[in-house]
Amino acid sequence: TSNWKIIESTLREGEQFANAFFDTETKMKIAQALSDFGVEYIELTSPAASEQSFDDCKRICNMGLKSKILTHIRCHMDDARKAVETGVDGVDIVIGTSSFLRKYSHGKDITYIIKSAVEVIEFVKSKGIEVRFSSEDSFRSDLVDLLSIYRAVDKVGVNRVGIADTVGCANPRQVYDLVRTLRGVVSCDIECHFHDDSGCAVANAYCALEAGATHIDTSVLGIGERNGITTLGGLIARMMVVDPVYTKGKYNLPMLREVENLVADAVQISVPFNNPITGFCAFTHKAGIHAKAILANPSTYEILKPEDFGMSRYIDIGSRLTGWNAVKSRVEQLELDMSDDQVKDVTAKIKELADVRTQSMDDVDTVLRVYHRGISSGKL
Ligand code: HCA
Ligand code: CU
Repeated sequence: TSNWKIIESTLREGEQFANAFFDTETKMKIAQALSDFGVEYIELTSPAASEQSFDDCKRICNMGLKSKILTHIRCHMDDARKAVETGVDGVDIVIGTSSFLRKYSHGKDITYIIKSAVEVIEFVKSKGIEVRFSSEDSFRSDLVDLLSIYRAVDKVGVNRVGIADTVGCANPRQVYDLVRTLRGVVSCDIECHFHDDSGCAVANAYCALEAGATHIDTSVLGIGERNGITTLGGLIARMMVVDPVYTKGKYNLPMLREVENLVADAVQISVPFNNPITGFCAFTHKAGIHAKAILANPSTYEILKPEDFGMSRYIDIGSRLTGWNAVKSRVEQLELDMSDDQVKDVTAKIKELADVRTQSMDDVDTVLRVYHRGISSGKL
């Protein structure tokens, strides 16, 4: 799993999110932030979608961003002609290959799919830009059909082929198997796109990389059709566990918060409480046993380091689950002079209060200060 790349699709898949409406300025801000964060590719809505989409695509191509700009189109010559006019660095082509899509969507057979794919790929390549071919709903497509399409497009020099779990039905083992098989059939790069309907989108992305995929589609906070796709932050968290040096070297990790906040504001949602890395409790430790060990060595209960993301660790000592070691650390931070026995005594008071109602950091500090005043005046 080295040398993988991100195709960031907040401005394409993300535009298909129920709450999304991005005006030009918002799109440019998001594109700038994603580029500064360091994603290799930014994918934009098809210029064939609307006139504004066409103009915005051109505008973003002219921003001089570090990331390469892609647009995402149907497998049609009309769309392809519009796409290359915008100045993009590459074009992502998609066509449905499952029996559902062939029956209820475009109604074309495999021979037709291959013929039109080859025509569009050759046209885009003739303009000297990258081209990717992807099959929509890959996991419910016939494997023989799928492989023969991929083999045909690989032969005409497509830069990447894509696998898409359009309905979010795939599991990590299926993903591993399909990508492995495909790895043996094509010599081009392999991109993967996973919807999160059954909660596997990050795990599937990871398994795809393990099996030899090279590019993963993400969106910020996972926004997309229905409940969306692999989240940018989730993939980053996963890859920081696997290969922190590579991941840290490539992406500006402390910027993740900014990118997420920008998108959350733009689509009027909040960052989920359990979001990897940036969820409000992602680095909060509560139980006394955990807090004690965290204070001795954070790695005991943290696989990711908050400081890598510009975040900080928080130890919650206002609950009934707290322990005297955690309280002692707060006492020392406040420079209150107390013996261990006194810390244990005041910890018992905190637990008593917390049995009635969880105590805020402020509440706890007050208890500590009052207790300390009591013992100092007792000494006088
Ligand atoms: C869709 C298309 C797509 C395309 C993925 C890809 C999907 O919105 O239905 O181009 O690889 O999930 O199949 O997002
Ligand atoms: Cu999708």
